[in-house]
Parts: sequence; structure tokens; C-alpha cells
Amino acid sequence: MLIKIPRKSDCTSAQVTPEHLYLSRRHMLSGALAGLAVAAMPRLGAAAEASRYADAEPGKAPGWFSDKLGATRWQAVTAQGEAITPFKDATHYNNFYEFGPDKGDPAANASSLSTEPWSVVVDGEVGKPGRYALEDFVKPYQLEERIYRLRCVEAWSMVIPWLGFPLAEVLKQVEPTSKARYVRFETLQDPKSMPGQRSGFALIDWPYVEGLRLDEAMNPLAILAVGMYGRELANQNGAPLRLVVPWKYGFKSIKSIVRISLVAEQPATTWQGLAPDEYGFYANVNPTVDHPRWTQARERRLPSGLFSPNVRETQMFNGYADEVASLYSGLDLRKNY
Ligand SMILES: Nc1nc2c(c(=O)[nH]1)N[C@H]1C(S)=C(S)[C@@H](COP(=O)(O)O)O[C@H]1N2
Ligand SMILES: [Mo]
Repeated sequence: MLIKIPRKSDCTSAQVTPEHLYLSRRHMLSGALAGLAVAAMPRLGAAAEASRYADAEPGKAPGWFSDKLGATRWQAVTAQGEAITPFKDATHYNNFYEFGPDKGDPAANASSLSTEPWSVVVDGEVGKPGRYALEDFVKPYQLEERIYRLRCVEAWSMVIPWLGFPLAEVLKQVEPTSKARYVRFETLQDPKSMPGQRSGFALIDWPYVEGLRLDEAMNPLAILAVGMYGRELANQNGAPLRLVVPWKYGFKSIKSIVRISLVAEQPATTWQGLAPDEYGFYANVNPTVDHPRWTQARERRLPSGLFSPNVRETQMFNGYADEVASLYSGLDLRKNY
């Protein structure tokens, strides 16, 4: 058997490898050999890694981000061989109501958001509460690439390579008390830079709030992301810090986080508060529980157009059942949607 050790000049990305070669390498990487091959991958510098996603616009990374990028653990495989969504789609078809209700609004308007300086408050039922400058908040953690499906409750989906670190590591660090049962997240509230927070259309009671049960938050799949496509997050994707919970509908993955609170009671969350019959607290991706106004059995995988809608079947827990189904044993997912 041939195990190819990538050279420094060799792009490791599935993106830039022809599909058939990529697939064979992927199979080679499966199983027991994966660890070996991944460990053998050289650590590339920031510039080299950015080329993993040849279509990604180069970012304007703050210093702390570039410093961390060099030690990033890159992921060698895509989401079970599914193609990564083009950068252009991932950054121009967004939901971020703080910047407007249409899919193009976040890309058009989010440049008004100033992400430096940024601070994050950790409070509530924790032994070590605090307010951190973002670079200090991120400092203890190694960045990892995680290539995840993102399934919006509106029945479209993407595959996005995130850069982040497990939420569990942060939670352990701040020492939840015995009363902590949920984690509550809050987005920045700043009507000056967020036009959606000024406009009358918005039914939303700002700031945007999301939450997880503590055991969900501790699941290794849940990450806090600071980057995507080998670079820092674009503002429209929730810079400089967002949650990514890939087995739940996209609205749980709250953007531009300024506060993380450990709490005893289930937090009141934005979409559940707006339309509790349509959007639940759990919001686990579930093809067998339809939205009252549309089916959740299928999804449009972006890029998707009139002539090639690119429809696929939605998977239970968005394809992550092996990792997360045990969190919900004994729970009626029809009631707890
Ligand atoms: N603060 C905030 N976070 C948010 C939203 C939002 O409107 N405001 N939209 C959510 C929804 S509905 C989805 S599908 C995802 C979209 O993430 P993306 O634009 O990076 O693909 O962000 C989620 N996080
Ligand atoms: Mo969504």
C-alpha cells in the first residue's frame, strides 16, 4: 500500500484535488491509517494554508488570528466526500438579521461591523467569570479545522470548513457550578453598526439569543469558530466569534457573540420566542418532523439554481447521529423539536 506523505508544496485540500484522486486518497485515509497520515502532514504556514481554498478571498486577519493559524490542526477529509460549498456562496447567501432580512443583506451591510476591539463576557453559574479581550479569550485553545454540514431550518444547506475550538474546552476552563444546566449566548447589540436592529421590520427583540443544554454544549462537535476557509470569519458569517452546532438547524449557531452565560433555567431564545410552534429550543435537524409550512425531509444544497436545484435527503441530526443521538435518548423529538 502506498501512503503518500504530502510535501510542503503539495496542497492537502480536497478542493484542489481532482475528485477521483481525492476520493482514493480519502479512502486511504480512512480507518486506522487516518491518524498516521494526518500526523505526518506538515504544518504549513498561513499563506500556504489559505490556498487550500483557492476560491476564498484572502482575509484581513488580526494579528492574534495569523499567529494561531500556523499551529492549526487541519482536517484531511470533507464531510463524507461531499463537496465544500464555494466561498462565494457561503459568504453571500446568509442569514444575519442584524444586517437585514434578505440573503444578500449581510454581505452588503456587515462591513459596518467593527470587530476590533472585541470582548467576550463569561458569567452566571461559573467559578471563574470574567470579561476577556477576544485575543485573550482565544489564547488557550488550538485552532482546528472542522468541515461540517450546515442545515438551515429553511431547507437549504452548505458544507463549510470552519476554524475553531471545542466549546467544551472553554466551559471546562470557566468551571461551571453545580447549578449550571444550560448555556446562553448573546450577540452584539449595536444599532449604530447593525441596521437590522434599527429598522421597523424587525420583530426580533434584540439582542439575538441562543442556548444549549450543558451536555449538548459539552459535545465535542460543538465549536466556537473564529475562521472559515483557512482565514478569519467574514463579518457576514459572524465575526469575530460564533457558535457552530452542526446537528441543529442553523439558527442555533449564533453569530458575533459577546456574552456566554451558564444558567440554571432553559434560556428564552430568539426564534423560539418569535414563533414557538415553528422553532423549538432543541431545533435538532430531523427529516421526520416537518416545519408547519414545509417539509424537512429534503434540502437544497448550495449552490442551487432553477435548473440544477441540487436537492438531497436530509439526514437525522444532519448526519451526526452517531455522535449526538445519545444526548436525546428517552426524549420525544416530536414534542421537543
Ligand atoms: N446573531 C445572529 N446569529 C445568527 C443568525 C442571525 O440572524 N443573527 N441567523 C442564523 C441562521 S437562521 C443561520 S441559517 C446561520 C447562517 O450562518 P451563515 O450565514 O454563516 O451560513 O446563522 C445563524 N446565526
Ligand atoms: Mo437558518
